[in-house]
Amino acid sequence: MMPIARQPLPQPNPSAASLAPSQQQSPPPHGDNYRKKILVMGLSRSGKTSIHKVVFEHVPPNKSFFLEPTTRLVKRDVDTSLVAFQLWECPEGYNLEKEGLSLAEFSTLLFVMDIQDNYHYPILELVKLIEMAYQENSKINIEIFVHKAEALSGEYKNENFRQIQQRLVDELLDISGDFEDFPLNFYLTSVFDQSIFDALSRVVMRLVDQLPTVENLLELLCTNSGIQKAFLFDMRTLLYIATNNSLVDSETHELCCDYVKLLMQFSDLYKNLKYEPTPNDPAPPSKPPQSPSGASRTVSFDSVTFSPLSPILPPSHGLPSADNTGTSSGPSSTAGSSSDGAGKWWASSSAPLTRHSTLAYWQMDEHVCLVALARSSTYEQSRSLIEYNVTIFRQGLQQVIARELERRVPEKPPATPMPSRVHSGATEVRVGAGTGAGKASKLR
Ligand SMILES: Nc1nc2c(ncn2[C@@H]2O[C@H](COP(=O)(O)OP(=O)(O)OP(=O)(O)O)[C@@H](O)[C@H]2O)c(=O)[nH]1
Ligand SMILES: [Mg+2]
Repeated sequence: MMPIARQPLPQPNPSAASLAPSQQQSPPPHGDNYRKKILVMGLSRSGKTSIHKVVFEHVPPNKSFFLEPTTRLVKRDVDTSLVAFQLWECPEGYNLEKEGLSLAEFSTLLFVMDIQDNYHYPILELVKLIEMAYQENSKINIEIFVHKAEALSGEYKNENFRQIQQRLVDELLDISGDFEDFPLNFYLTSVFDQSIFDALSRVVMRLVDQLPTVENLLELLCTNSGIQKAFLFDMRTLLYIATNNSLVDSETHELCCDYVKLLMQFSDLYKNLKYEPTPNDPAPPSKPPQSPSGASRTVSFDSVTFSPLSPILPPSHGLPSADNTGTSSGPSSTAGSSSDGAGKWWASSSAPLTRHSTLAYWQMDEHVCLVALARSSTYEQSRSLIEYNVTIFRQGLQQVIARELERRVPEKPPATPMPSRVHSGATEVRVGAGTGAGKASKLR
């Protein structure tokens, strides 16, 4: 097996060229036009509202049994650090044309169908929508959640999933061969497990304009630090907003997600602590540590620029401080904080899963954290290097986030629910800042 090259990432180049063209060129949008719109459709009782409640409002899945049917168009805003979007949940039979809506307004069509239902009717509905999308907005992302998947057992579930995909493709090809290359994304989902978070993460990631930049940074971090898998989580929603190139397996995703949830449970304990620097605080890495392999390879960080950073995190909060020296031994968990080099402190933590693998967590800003899985031996031996690389990565990421936030004009916090500004009979609800997700920001 090829040894993994572990290198310090170079210091960012402040004069380097900046972000992806879409952000450089587009003028700041007005109102909430910057929000990407996701149209959520599907038959009644397929699970559309439950998905929203469980993921974005942190309602326990079993509380979704008693949800009232949605009888009008409902719009809900969701903010993550890298993309802001609006979910439009339509009741069954909602006629877009009659309401004067075009699919050209939407970035994504999300269709939810119950895996246990007779899928003849939902497939006919979906075919009509895809035909419409083909004419009005062929760039729209079509995401199909085959939902309530936990209700069926393994083989039967997979067979139903396969049949639904086949049937839909057959129906489309009967209409026109042009649909052969029309991209459709299918997911097996359930609010009772991690699958809904995984699926929605992928749906939302496609809306992030700066995804290539962030993925590139993450890939550089992983390859140069010997990290096997890394996720950037939005702590308000627990969706991952970027991951490195290696495949996402559901077990690793669940482990990483559970680790973030666990750490968030402690956040309230420390929310009133004020940071006062002490001489014993670990110093921020200012120079690249020696690479274990001794080799040097240039990695360019030219795709982002860097500027002073803002939020402050108190250091160790009385928890055992993270060993930043690379000399720690033995499989014990650590929690603490590290400086970003600009006098700001962010939470960090690590926990060995087995003798061979370690999970590590670093807060990136108030709402974003990085969770990485690495071999324990790599993590122990290259700890200083990894901490240094994470610091550099954080600077790059914060710059990308700052650019994204600059594009959004300040909004007055709307009350919930409030009347629609666009179409009669619609309700608009804002989630994110005021929900239980807000807790995440207190992990400082
Ligand atoms: N078994 C199972 N039931 C689910 C799941 N998601 C939602 N449900 C149940 O499905 C039922 C309908 O859920 P809703 O979220 O109200 O469905 P909806 O699509 O919003 O329905 P309308 O508002 O009438 O269009 C509820 O009893 C939910 O508890 C799931 O993943 N698994
Ligand atoms: Mg509903």
